[in-house]
Amino acid sequence: MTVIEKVDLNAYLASKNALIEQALDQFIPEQSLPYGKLFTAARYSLLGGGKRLRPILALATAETVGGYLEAAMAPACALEMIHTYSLIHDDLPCMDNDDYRRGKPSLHRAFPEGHAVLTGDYLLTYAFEVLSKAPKLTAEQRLRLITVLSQRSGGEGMISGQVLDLDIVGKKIDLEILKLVHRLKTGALLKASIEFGGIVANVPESQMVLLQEFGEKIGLAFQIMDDVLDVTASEQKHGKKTASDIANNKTTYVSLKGLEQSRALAQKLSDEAVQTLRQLPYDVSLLTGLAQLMVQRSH
Ligand code: GRG
Repeated sequence: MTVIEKVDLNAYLASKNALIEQALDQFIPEQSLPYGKLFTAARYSLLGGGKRLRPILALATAETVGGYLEAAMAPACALEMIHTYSLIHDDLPCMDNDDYRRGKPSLHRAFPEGHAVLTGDYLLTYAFEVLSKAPKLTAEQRLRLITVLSQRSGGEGMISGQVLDLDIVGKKIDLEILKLVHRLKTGALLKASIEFGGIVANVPESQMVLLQEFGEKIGLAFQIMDDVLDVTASEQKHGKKTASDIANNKTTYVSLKGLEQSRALAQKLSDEAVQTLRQLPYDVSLLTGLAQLMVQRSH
């Protein structure tokens, strides 16, 4: 990637970040109702933090394959709602018991724990309402989005990954099981983000298959880098205590393969993902840049 491309990519990320922030803010305004605290808590977790990776991937994919930004925005926000709910629940004492998230106290530290559980539930539920009403899409497209998101975030995806993740704490596991955990827990929602772009643009099935392969590869590359960053990134940059995997006695790519091999594997997967992408009949430079950024990131 040349310097110019990097600058352009940064400008792209900043502008899309601002649009996503604005859309999320509009989806969940403050409300002076007897139960208005729910929306205050949802806004605490949802706004002003995070890389917005999933919505950005959805928008960038839609733009790459000929979809409209206006049609992709609500689905992109639904992805961020699901992701944020998963982080809220993952931080709870019954799961990872993390005190910090995105550089500030996790939701159950800033609000009563019961409210944190319910705020996660609300974001999960609301995401599907948002999809059911997403503008500038046909009923069939909305239904496809709902189906894909429920599969990727549910019992065939993220939730099953989280169950496995809880089960393997303190146990010795091999690379195949670790890959399965990563594919379900983190990879599935990243794959959905890419699929969302394809659905919004109504791509033919042959192109969807390539998008899915791309999504799977960058999903695993991202998670391997997350394992690497857990060991190497500073607490300030990562927004939470680092080396939490070691503290939580978790098997990671780094504990199985070491830092250097893990980095190399993430880079290899990202390169393969880009090769897959190049089979599409579009200018894929934007997605290529994002795939590279995902493995070269520092937080
Ligand atoms: C509780 C149902 C349920 C699921 C939780 C995704 C997940 C499943 C837990 C997150 C735990 C974790 C830290 C996984 C590592 C990879 C990951 C998803 C990191 C957080 O995503 P980023 O880096 O976060 O995109 P930001 O804050 O930038 O959005």
